[in-house]
Amino acid sequence: MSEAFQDVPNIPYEGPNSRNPLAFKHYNPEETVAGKPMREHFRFSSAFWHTMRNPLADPFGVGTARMPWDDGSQSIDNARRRVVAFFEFLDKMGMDFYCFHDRDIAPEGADLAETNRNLDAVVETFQELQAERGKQLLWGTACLFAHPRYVHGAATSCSSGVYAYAAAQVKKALEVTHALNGAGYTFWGGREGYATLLNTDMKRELDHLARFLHMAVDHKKKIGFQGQFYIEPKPMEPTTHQYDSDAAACLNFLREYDLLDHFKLNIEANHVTLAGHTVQHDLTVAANAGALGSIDANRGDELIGWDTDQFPTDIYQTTQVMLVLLEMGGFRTGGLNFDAKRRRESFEPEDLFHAHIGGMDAFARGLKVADAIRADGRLAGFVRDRYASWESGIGAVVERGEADFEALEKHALAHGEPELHSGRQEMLENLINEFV
Ligand code: XUL
Ligand code: CO
Repeated sequence: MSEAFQDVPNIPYEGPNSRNPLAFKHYNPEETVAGKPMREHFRFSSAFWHTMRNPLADPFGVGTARMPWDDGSQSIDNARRRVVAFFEFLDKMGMDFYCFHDRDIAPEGADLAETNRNLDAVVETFQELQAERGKQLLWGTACLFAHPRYVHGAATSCSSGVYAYAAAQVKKALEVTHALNGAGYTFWGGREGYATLLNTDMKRELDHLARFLHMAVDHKKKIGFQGQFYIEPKPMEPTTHQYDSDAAACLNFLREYDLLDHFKLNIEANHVTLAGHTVQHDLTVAANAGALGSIDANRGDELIGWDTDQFPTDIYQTTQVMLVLLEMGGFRTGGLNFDAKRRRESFEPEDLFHAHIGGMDAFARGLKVADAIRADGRLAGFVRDRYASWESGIGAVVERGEADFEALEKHALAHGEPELHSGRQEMLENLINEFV
């Protein structure tokens, strides 16, 4: 088969002075920053659904993406051609990881048994190419939101038949993720929520969802799959309210239903901003709980209120992400998966490269900036000093758990009005800009 991306060479690192748009200016995979090569910091992944299957439609217009390798048919041959084109793309980008939904990679058949056979057939091609090119599956997942059967949700559907179907689909998706030696498996509950509470038994739906996830954990053990399970929070879209609305809601759910030992979170930047938080917020909430597993890297648009899934190019944001990641000690099983798509106007195959190059370079700069901020130490020093009153005296007594309200009242009566200092937000913002 001829190359899908004939006009694009392997993307080289040419450094910050390069003017070649098909070269990295900052991402240099083997360059060591903060103790390890950039490649290992990021574990960059491309999302099969966007890179290979997104036609670039929007709510008002049909798809525009040109994909000369794709004949538009539902055949297995066509599905396999996409995989070959995808691995060519990963190779040329120098990306080590990828992610997929079951239904992105193989067509549905006349019934579930045929659908499973289709999936097995395409997975064979993935197995061959993985072995040949040394690529790894970062995580697999099941698409439980596109087919009309999931109109009322999947693991939270009002229909037990749909619930069973969804379980069968996840069972198979887990098995193929295992067969591909996936490092993880993600649950994104696109329709696990509601459009209106008027028709919804929220308690029952959440109980069902928890049972579903427990069964997934049981099946994982049964087949010997060692990969990490992730939940990916998102507050809305397509639902009005999604149960996994943000990191805090997910953690509460996982704790309530005794699932916290089995799951970490896969935090997606644009989902967090839709939830009304900064990306740094949800990353920090997850990291504090020891549950920051992986990241879906993208960004929203300040002027459009939906999940625009744009490629991350904002160095301020990538810096914040890398500050949290470095503080946490980096990824274990997870990575940075570009759950991102080109704009509808960027319909040529070459645009896939520009998009990913931009994201990878933005993260490389974010890493270098975050590393420099940490090495400088003034930011961390300011935060440490801000809490200095907890290091000794009454603060230390409270932190040791040895104070009670009477002791605190005694302290307040004896010491009068406490001394306070500025939070110095503007100064700290200026400090960050010294490095960006
Ligand atoms: C949708 C989204 C999904 C998940 C995987 O907003 O982010 O693509 O990442 O199902
Ligand atoms: Co995502």
